Amino acid sequence: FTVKRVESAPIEGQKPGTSGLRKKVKVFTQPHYLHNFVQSTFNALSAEKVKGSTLVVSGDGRYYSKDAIQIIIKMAAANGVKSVWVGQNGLLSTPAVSAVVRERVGADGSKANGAFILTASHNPGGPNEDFGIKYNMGNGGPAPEGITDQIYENTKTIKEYFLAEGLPDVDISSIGISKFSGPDGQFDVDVFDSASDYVKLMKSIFDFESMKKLIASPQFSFCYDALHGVAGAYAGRIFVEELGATESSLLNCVPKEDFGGGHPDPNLTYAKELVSRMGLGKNPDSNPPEFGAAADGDADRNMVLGKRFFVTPSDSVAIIAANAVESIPYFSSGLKGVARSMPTSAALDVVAKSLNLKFFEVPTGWKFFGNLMDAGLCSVCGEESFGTGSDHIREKDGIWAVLAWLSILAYKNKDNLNGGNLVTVEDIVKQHWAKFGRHYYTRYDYENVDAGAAKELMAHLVKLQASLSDVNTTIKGIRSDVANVASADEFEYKDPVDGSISKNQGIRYLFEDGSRLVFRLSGTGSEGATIRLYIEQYEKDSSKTGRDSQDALAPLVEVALKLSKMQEYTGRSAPTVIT
Ligand code: VG1
Ligand code: CO
Repeated sequence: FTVKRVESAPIEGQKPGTSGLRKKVKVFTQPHYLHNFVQSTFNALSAEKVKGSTLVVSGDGRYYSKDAIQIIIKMAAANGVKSVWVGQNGLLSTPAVSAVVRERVGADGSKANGAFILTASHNPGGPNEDFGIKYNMGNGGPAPEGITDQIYENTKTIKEYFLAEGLPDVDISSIGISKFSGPDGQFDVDVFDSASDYVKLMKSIFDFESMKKLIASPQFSFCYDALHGVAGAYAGRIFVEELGATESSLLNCVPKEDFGGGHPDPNLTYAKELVSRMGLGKNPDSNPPEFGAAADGDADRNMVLGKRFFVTPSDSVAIIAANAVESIPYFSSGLKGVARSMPTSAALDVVAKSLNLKFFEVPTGWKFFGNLMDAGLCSVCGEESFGTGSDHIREKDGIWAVLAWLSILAYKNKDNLNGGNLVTVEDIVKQHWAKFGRHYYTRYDYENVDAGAAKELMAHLVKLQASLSDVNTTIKGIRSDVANVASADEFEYKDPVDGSISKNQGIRYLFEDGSRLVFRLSGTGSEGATIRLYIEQYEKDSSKTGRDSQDALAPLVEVALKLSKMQEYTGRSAPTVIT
């Protein structure tokens, strides 16, 4: 092939958000749109680093992925990349990409230098829905802000990009290496099995034998819902082939370009089928299994459910941290530290304190955990948004979280799988609350509200912070049973490893009794604005940890909505999603 220079010009709005660039497919398919972003990324990495490198390109398989992969292959070849690695059919979960970058060795002994991940995560897919792209670095984690800012700057000045002319489309449906020759010598595309590197990594972390016994025992039952996302490419291999679960325990595990028309977000609103199967929601099954879990489109998120019981993600990471050392071989020599994103509840803080672990609070988005992990400061981390993970890779990991829970269940039940009483998911959570107290927690999302109105609401909340005594007078007028606000600010983070500062990471109201209200604008939407309101209240008294969380939080919710003038600004009387 030869290298063709294509003249181009900047296209507005290519600023990567919390997790890459996410837009409607129709935006991505405009002439030059994807090309500009990819070339801007190569330019941000610098030509020397791109030449001769190995690049992973794959994603959750959503609509437009296959076209995008062919375009990126041609651009990579033209920019001097030596090898492009593609998961079979273009499928790799986000955590599997991270694992492949960190672990896989190519036929010629090479390792990957970075990856383009093609996903819009939990956003719906299809011709009228979302597509997305993000770049991950050689450590397997999302590009830091220094790089994403540079990519964005490049998109504003781009004049040209490069394409390999004469390079045919590569068959990505069959495994094998295709070789081509270009001006820089040989260029190859290596199509490999999407699951094997990831499965191998999981087997090096967990005790598969103990989980197998759990799944085989008559007291236990299991189900997993991939919501037609890429987790389906792993679920059969891990849960059925390795752990012995039945085929019928897998729901929606065939990856689809449009996720079967659904919204692949594992929460109580969108994972309806699983929720019913677990005996919850509007049409509860009468005989639910003991354990159920779901993943999002790119399989980095997880929702864990027990029989008729929901585990909040903030509790999940705290419970995993509290039990990791005895239940998971990878952690047997101890945890280096733990971390959570700012809006995530303080359940993890209490565990860190009691186990005397290093603890970090970072802004929303996984990229902030990576630096801590690279520096050996953090083993387990999580976000309230159904993201949980560890330093085995540099992304959150939905299947890892399920295996962590199965490991904890297997450990707690190791002596009673032959007829004893099963220690259930609900038991584990309630025992945790009894020991550490409970953080009642809920998140209200107002999706696709007018962007101007959302900004005004946020500005209003910042302005209020100037006088706490006025805020407290207002609050007492709304609910006299809510504590006083002790401090209020906009969260700012200084990375303890590289000293970089991230400002404006969410508006916080911190109450005297440990309760918190946090307001943020989402950075992953593709249209309008999404306001997220996070509400949390700590209850230490073990006789009061069994309440319904919406009841327990009702006073704080009322304060949050009135203080922020939510309805006045947004015109919404209720959130789109409550988790
Ligand atoms: C959301 C979540 C955040 C998560 C991010 C990416 O971001 O709140 O916790 O890291 O999605 O997750 P935002 O800016 O919309 O609140 V995923 O599964 O989309 O890669
Ligand atoms: Co995701």
